[in-house]
Amino acid sequence: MKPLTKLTKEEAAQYINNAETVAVSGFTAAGAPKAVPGAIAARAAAEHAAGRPFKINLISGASTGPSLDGALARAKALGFRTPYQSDPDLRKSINAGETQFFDMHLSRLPQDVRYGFLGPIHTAIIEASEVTKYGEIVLTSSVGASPTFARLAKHVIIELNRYHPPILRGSHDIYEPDDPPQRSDVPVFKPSDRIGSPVIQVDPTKIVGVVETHLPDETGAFADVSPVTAKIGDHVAEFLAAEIKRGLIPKTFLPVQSGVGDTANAVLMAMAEHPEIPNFQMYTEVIQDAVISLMRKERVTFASGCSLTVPPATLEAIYADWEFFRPRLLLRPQEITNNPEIVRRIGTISVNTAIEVDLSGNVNSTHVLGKHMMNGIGGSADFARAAFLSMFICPSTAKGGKISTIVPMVSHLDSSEHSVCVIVTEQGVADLRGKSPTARAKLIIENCAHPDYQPILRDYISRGGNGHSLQSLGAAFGMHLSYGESGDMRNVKWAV
Ligand code: 0RQ
Repeated sequence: MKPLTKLTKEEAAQYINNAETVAVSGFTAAGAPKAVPGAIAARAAAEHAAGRPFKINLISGASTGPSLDGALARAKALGFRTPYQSDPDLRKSINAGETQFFDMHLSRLPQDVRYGFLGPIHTAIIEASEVTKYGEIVLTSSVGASPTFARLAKHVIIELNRYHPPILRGSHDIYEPDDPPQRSDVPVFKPSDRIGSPVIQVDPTKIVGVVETHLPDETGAFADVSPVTAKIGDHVAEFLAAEIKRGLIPKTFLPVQSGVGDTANAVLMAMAEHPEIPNFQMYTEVIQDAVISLMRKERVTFASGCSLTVPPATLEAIYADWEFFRPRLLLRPQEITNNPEIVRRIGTISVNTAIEVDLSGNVNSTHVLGKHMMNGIGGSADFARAAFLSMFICPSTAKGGKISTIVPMVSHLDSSEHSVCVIVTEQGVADLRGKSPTARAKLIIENCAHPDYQPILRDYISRGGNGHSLQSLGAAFGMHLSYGESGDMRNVKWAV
């Protein structure tokens, strides 16, 4: 067996051509390649300067970091992008119509690639902590969709990142389900079940080269818990503790999935501080900072996830204390972490963040004022639709109170009322289970809307007349239109 070829990042970038589809490792900025993408961006800039077109189609596990999505967007090198992003430059490019973005459920991405729905993959760029001449790849801080990308791509480029120590071998559980009609059950029955291999195996002749790096993940720290996020966290924790008392959540509790961000962090902290919530496990996609600190306190006893999305200092501390963390962490592909079959079977308590929620309980997680893409649906609806208990959280207002996150009708729909059990804002909790649209609307206004907006929303439903739902089609977007016209939803004048 021949040894693998070493390449510079510039040499590796020569394998990528205009209009080709490139798939990259990573899930959030964790485990994404950080050297070759910059060289592709430089190549794009040179091609553009020479008057030649150069845009690639980019598929990842989820969002990536500034040296990948950011660099390629700034170089105007992204023609198409899926499934999720959070980079400000890429967001600008998408909202300017320069990059065509396909927003999709993260659990579906690997199988859609296998089914051929997204076309052939020319090159996969995979960050690894180890690679052998036999084609064994050990990933780094995430799994994402790398097993599928590496297996199906025509060429594979490895970024061998020496920042990650060899001890990582054994912390990934690589498993790809068969495709229909051969697919059987995915045998995960509890968060810690291992079902796959510690390595990705590819045909070594496909590995065109290895670029060595020593680079930390481009992952940032979260903001401290604010009074608003702390209140949301307290409401979630109180609600869950009451559900245990009512016997609706087992005393042993259930695996938790939590979204990413400051509010999600605050919720986990509040749950851990609540004396009536027992120690719990996570079956989630992103393992973020709060999970690690709660693991040290033995409040979180195990976490199965797709990425370790923690700041470099936290990751270094995890590696330094590997004997403690190794038996408590497991990284899986996104089609397993977010698999609705498993989520429904093990019964997760899922807590995700909304941009806006309407009076029926529909959730918009992606679009500002119906048009402007924020990040994407991510894994939120993979979990929301299948969870034991699906909760959505958000502050009751945005932009200093000028926007109410509780609106008559969402300006874009991601998780429908049929997938949403409970809404929580800093104002309180609306438990929508078993409630008619009329009862839901009243609960959401009285328990979750900000006091500035309660009279406005009460006025709105009073105009709805009779019917199964209290919506008024002529006025449903009145608050959004008012923000567009006057910069403040509180100035709304109902059209009917
Ligand atoms: O913008 O920073 O410019 O002020 O949206 O809002 O309140 O800081 O909340 O960081 O948790 O993000 C839904 C976007 C929330 C995120 C979303 C503005 C607000 C602020 C961010 P500024 P916050 P967060 C796991 C699960 C979808 C995917 C998902 C998300 C900015 O959680 O992308 O859940 N979720 N994945 O001001 C106008 C409104 C607004 C608004 C908030 N109604 N109108 N602007 N903002 N509400 C992750 C993965 O799947 C990988």
